[in-house]
Amino acid sequence: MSGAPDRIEVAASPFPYPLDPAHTALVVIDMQRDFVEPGGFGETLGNDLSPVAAIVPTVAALIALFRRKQWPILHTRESHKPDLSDCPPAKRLRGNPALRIGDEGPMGRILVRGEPGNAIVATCAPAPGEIVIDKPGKGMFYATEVGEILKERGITHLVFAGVTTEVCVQTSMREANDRGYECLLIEDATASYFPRFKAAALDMIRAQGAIVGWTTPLYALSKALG
Ligand code: TIU
Repeated sequence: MSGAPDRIEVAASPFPYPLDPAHTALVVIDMQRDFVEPGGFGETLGNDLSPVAAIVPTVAALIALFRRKQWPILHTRESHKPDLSDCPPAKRLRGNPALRIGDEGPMGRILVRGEPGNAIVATCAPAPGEIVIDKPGKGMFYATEVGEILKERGITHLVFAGVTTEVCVQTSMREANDRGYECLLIEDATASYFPRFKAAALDMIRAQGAIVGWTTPLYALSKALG
């Protein structure tokens, strides 16, 4: 599509995505027990976990595809230091959750680094050599070394998956888009607690000629990569 011979054209919305196989990484956002399992941060906010739990096998299949290709994989975790020094009071105190960040829950302290609930779900767990980033915010560039890591590795293209579509995934994708990355979101490997928010986020991302990036289902990416 771009005329570059090394690009792989992936069928996508709103038009084909020109994947650059030598410079592409997978970004898996926050596939943590805290968002997927009962007793974690997502449920303390009053959410129905089922739409988020349903994508776990698809995210695992996407990770497997990148492992087969031996392309870089970056996993993020939304997490805070045990002393909560990286958690602004505005984040901890807002609203009326069943448990607040740092409180003791059935899977340990809510959204605190190193607690059982803060781990990535077993079927999506990082393998040795994969990059794991702890981020205190919703976006993956804020207060992390993600920018430097991607630059060092010469990454220009990012394939996104994870939860939730309209919060941490969309924020991270927008941050990446502003930094010049070509971003593709895998539609069935991302979810929201609110299906209508997911649908709206996908629409917003690909509107106006891919103003934030592209979207496509996993089968289209798999088909293009062979
Ligand atoms: N990872 C992420 O999206 N964090 C959130 O808090 N998401 C919600 O939808 N609450």
